[in-house]
Amino acid sequence: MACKRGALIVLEGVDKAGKTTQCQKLVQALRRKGHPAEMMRFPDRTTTIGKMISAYLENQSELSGQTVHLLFSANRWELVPLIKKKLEQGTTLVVDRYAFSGVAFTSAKPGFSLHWCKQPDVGLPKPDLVLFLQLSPAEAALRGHFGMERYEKSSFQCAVQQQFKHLMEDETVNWKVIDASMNVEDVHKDITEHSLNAINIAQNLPLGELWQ
Ligand code: 2DT
Repeated sequence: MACKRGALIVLEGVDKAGKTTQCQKLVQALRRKGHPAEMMRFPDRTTTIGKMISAYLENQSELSGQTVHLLFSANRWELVPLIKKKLEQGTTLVVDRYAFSGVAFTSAKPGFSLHWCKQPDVGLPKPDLVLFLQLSPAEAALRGHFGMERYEKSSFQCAVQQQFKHLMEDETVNWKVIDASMNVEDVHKDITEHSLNAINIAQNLPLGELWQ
């Protein structure tokens, strides 16, 4: 008999919300409970496309908004065979950012509609759960200075937060909002509870396709 599939769990949120820390802690907790789990992150800067994205984010290259948007999406599509293989093998994937960051960041730029931004990612493997780590721009600022990368400015982050709000109105996606202003362990507890629930449900369902 084929083994039960793993769940696709995505963590999203603005900078400083603690996504990466929480992804790592979640993978460890799931493994301890006997669920095979691995972490992925987007952009994956190790591929050829990922290196072009990385140069852009580090301000070492200039690309039009359209070009970099499509590169971010291509960076997800190039990993789809691996994502599907892992899920089919029963491994749960904990993903640090996905298409929602793709849409929120590009549509926060002038002249980009949500509709246009979503199109390249239509049909990607649909996450079984999207955890949005909610942190106000004021609280994010208290957690220290932003880094030097292209999008790390508080005015742009506010615009991104607004776009995430619009994306969360879409009820075809299983969003769970997590209060990221709590301490690391309480946030972790919430995230783990939602994830275990999603793993249970996903194992009996086929993998969906995003935004279609
Ligand atoms: P990290 O700091 O998490 O490496 O993210 N971004 C990310 C986009 O603009 N589009 C996307 O599709 C994705 C996945 C968010 C680097 C920056 O890249 C942005 C922050």
